[in-house]
Amino acid sequence: MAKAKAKTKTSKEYSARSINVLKGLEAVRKRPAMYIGDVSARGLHHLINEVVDNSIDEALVGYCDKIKVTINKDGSSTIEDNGRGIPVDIHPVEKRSALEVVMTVLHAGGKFDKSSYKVSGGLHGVGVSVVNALSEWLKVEVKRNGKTYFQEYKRGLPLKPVKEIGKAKRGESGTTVTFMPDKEIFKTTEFRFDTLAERMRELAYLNKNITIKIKDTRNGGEEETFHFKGGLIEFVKYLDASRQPLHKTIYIEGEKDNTPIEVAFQYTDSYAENIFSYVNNINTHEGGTHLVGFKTSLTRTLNNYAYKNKLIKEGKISLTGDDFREGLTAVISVKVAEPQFEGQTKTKLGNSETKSAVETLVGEKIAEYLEENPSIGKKVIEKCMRAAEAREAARKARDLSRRKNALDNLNLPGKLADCSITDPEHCEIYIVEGDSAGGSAKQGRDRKFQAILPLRGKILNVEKAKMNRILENNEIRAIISAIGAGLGAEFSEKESRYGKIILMTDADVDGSHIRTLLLTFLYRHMKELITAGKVYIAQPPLYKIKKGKEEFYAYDEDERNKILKRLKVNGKSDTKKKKSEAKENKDLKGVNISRYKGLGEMNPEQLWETTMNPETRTVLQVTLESAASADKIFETLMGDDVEPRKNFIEKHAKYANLDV
Ligand code: 0RA
Repeated sequence: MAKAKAKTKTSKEYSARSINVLKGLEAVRKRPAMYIGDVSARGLHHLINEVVDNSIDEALVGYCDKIKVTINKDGSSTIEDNGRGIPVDIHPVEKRSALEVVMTVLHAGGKFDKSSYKVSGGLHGVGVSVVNALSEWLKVEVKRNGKTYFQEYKRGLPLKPVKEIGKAKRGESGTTVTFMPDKEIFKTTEFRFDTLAERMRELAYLNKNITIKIKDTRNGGEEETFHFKGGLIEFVKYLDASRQPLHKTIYIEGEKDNTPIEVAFQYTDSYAENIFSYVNNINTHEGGTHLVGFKTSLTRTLNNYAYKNKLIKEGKISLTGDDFREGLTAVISVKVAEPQFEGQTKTKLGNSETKSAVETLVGEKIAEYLEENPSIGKKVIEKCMRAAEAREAARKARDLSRRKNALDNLNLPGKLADCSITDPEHCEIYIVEGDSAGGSAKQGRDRKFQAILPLRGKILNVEKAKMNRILENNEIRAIISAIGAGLGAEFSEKESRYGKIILMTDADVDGSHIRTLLLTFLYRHMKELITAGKVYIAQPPLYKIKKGKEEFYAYDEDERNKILKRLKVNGKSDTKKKKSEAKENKDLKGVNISRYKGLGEMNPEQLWETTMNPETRTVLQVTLESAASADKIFETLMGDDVEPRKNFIEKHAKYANLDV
């Protein structure tokens, strides 16, 4: 009697839990963006990253050193690791396999206390159950206790209980997850090899003991293996591939107040500051206490060293924090047990104890290093002094131009056709290549909320120029004063006079070069605009197709061919024949195809209709998915070395300008 009662209670509990599982799944499927950020390509790739993060967690506690990511032919993905394997024993409370609990209950991972450095912010660490809920199907195989276990799910729900399906070799353990992202959820379900490889490379730099393989079995069979014995030292070398380092990379590794800290940095011949910071392998775009701790100790230690060794003449020039960071490339990686993430994109570390931990450890180690390497110390201080002198010169140049009010928003550039409303949230500015396209844009725009700034020719490549030269450039000054939110360290995104900054350049090589120059400038001197998601790239059409009175616009070759197919014209062979021609104007069975060579060829109405009307246009938002790779792209495209630039453009021709 008593037994039977207990049994009833158990099954009641069991069904109560099943209901909770259903509710959890429903919540995730109803609001996927709350769990993975969005349902575009970015959210899609987060699915793989989420599973990999779990494997990395195993690595962080010393149980895993191999991870393999495969994009399968059918569009699914497999993530395999040699960690401990997800536990499979019957969970005492849940009364079912722990594996099933981990795979179906939101945030169940944490209950198992699998890693002491839990990730509790950003988009990471939501748990594999979220991946499961957003998959059309998912299969998991676990090797543990000399056995192999298996379970399969549809949209997060198990088809059958966990099953033992075979043996595992002695001492062999690990988890293999294969899943098909759900087309009902995602706008695109096509994984991109390069996007994934970029993150895997980054993870391999950050975790030097791990080997990560990534393989694309779809077409061509691309494959890469990332393993960096040198960890952050090699990361810095990679970032600086086309800069000239001033000295051997300085490397600091240690633990302070239970915070593992790793830093690698070097000065190069560049003028840019490139510091990348990570907390628990997450790129903290917005910085935070760990970054502040590093900067503070760098400034203080180098300053003390310089004075102590009489490398700076007292009273002559004083060095600021910025001077100690010009030409600096650094990567900081800390592990924080309970990270508090703040900021707009939840990528700013808030833990105050981390600041002092980093500050103390880095200060001690740099001081020690400089004592042991006086020639490097001297070189670094000399470099910082040159930076201070250039900053002085730039300040003078700026003062001069301020007096002329050129950088003041009271005095907007003459070429700017401003909009009539002033609420930045509803205003947008089109920065347009060339006066003729600028003219069309001015006539075609909605002058209420759209401003047009035409630029003449190429803007200065800021990657290679010192601050005072940047400030002398007319096109750049026009952009600075139109946006009206300052520059560099003094830049404040909130003061931007426009909520959207839209770059509109021709769809040709020159246009993409100009766009890259503009992005480089914005990235280096108004980065907050990009992190705040205010920078966009206009998407003008490539073709106009006319049949009788009907007109169609095609934004790429694919679309063009689709339209032609619909109109029963064979587009493909025509593309081949005419490939080398910049402009084609062809009459095929009454269908007229014209290729737009430049924006200037469109009349104001066409430009409005295809590219500027918010109701019908597409604009690409520029994001900083990976700041490190964005830096690498700009530096490769815009720096001095020709060879890496050539290689890069050959490899990434299609994405080079948009992949930031
Ligand atoms: C829960 C607990 C433990 C490990 C994991 C989950 C785990 C999850 C994933 C996802 C992909 N690979 C994974 N590897 C492990 C702890 C295991 C233990 O205590 O033995």
